[in-house]
Amino acid sequence: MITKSDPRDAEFIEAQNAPRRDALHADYEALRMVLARRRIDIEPVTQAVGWFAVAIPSWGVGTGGTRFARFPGPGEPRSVFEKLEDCSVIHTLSGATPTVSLHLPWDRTDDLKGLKVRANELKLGFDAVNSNTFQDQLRQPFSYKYGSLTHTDKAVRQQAIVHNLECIQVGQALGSTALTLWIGDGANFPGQQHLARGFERYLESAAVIYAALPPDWRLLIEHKMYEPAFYATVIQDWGSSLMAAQSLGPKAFCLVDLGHHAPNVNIEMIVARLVHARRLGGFHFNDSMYGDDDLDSGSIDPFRLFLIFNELVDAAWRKVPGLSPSHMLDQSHNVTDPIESLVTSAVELTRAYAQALLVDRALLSEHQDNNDVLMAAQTLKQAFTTDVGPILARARLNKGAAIDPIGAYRESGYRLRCALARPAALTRSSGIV
Ligand code: RM4
Ligand code: MN
Ligand code: MN
Repeated sequence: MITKSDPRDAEFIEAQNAPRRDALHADYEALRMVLARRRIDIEPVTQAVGWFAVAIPSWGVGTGGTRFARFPGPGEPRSVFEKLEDCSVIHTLSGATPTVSLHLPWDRTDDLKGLKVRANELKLGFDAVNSNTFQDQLRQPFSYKYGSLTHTDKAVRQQAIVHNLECIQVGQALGSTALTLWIGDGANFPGQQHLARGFERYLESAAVIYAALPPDWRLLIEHKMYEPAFYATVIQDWGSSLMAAQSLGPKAFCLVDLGHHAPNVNIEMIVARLVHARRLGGFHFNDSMYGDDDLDSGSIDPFRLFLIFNELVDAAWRKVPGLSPSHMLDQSHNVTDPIESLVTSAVELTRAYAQALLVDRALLSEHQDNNDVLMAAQTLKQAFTTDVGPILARARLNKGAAIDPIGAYRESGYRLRCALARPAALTRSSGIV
């Protein structure tokens, strides 16, 4: 007895929601009153939360691993088409993930047309395309062992450039409008790489890619402090990323992956600075404890996530022009069902967003101007500690998504059916994803 229901079936979701409606209604009305006492109207908050969207990383729906091992879960998607199916399950349940961010060549297919058609059927779109010049691919003429876009050999740089140009073409065929550029280039030893020349070669290579961007496209430059290079990384911080974006031109922006900083770095401050520079292009959301851990968003430090959203909501409140960062998840699910982790992470992002919407900004400004430190901090804390769960659930219900997405997912038996339909590959790879 495995055939239960397809979680994407509207009737199934409705049946799952039915017994939960009354409790949600009561909780939502109670919260309406709590917020009304703070002179906040719950409805526009629920509406804004309903509009929030984040892209699913195609690589996130498979089980991830570390450099030590990978423990594959049952029913992993074996192709980009199967990945899309899982993404549509995540979107139906959460109502918050209408797009997918592809990674090439991992998601390479000869049938781009078919992929686009299937995505349309599933009501999914495509966010930024990610290029990959941090691994060698089979039958590739040159190795990236000593770098890609910044390699000392022009032929290697050219190969990496051409790959990025291909990524743009694939993205164009699918309706993407951004390319995310993350390179692992750097050095493991002092002296290995000329620090200044490495950056100059990066700018030169990136300029060729930039020149090939279609008019409506953006280049998202992603920095990362270390790994795989352990001594120095060419685009290691937001300073390098910002310099690169500014020197490339107005279509180049910075992408902030939350895990790509030293522990305790004030990421919300980086966000504020990039907003100021008008170069905040997007996020890779995840959580971390030590390094680029790629843990589920909000699982370790939900307060930090809230503070980041606080900067975004504040910027919108100040009407900073032209601010529309891409929201994307970038996580590795090593010990959980990836679908459950991604649904939960999407929910956690909406939670942080909803909390940020509850900040009394006029009052906060007043406290800041009066140097009332304690009350300023309390103003943020009050928003952060509000249980916005009923708002999130109501926003989902309004969109036909699940009041209890994980409960509904488990009830559907989707994973079990995938386990039968998608027998595991015989390879036992370790690695990032
Ligand atoms: C990197 C970085 C990139 C991602 C790869 C898999 O650390 O976060 O965004 O594409 O991992
Ligand atoms: Mn990333
Ligand atoms: Mn990363």
